[in-house]
Amino acid sequence: SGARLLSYGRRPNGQQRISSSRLTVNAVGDIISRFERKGFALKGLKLFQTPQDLAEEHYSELKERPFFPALVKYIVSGPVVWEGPGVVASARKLIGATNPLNAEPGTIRGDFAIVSGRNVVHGSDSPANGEREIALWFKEGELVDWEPTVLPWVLE
Ligand code: DAT
Ligand code: MG
Repeated sequence: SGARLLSYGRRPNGQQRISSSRLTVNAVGDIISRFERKGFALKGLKLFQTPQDLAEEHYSELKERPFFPALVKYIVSGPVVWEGPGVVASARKLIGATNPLNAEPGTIRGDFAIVSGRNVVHGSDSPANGEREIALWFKEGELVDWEPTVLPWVLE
């Protein structure tokens, strides 16, 4: 299975957060590096065996879909949270199309995946869903309150 990016929400200062997970592809560093070099701030990261009920809750919107049981089995690893302006839309561009066949080269799914059922990362699809997902995957105190020292060189 892979790693799935979680999501975000709208932060008080206009920033958003995105979270991701599905880390069991042999490219964890590569994938995390893409978000870091873009300029997003890593606010949360943990590795653990995902309980089935958490996976089911995370993808509850998809429970009627035929691939749901396989999808729930596939997300087994760790969530990641990224913060930055527009991170939701931006991260989905970095991630690429759901079906890796349609994902452009240069995107994560375009470079690391072949089929939808093993498309390596998740990205929340809205700030509100990002916050919902972060609350599912992280407990109080598990996100790190910090700002990269390069932030003034990344954001005006
Ligand atoms: P995304 O992850 O791009 O937001 P989604 O929310 O529609 O896509 O679906 C969640 C995941 O479910 C997706 O990343 C992989 C899996 N999935 C979606 N459509 C699929 C399909 N037709 N066959 C197999 N897996 C699918
Ligand atoms: Mg989705």
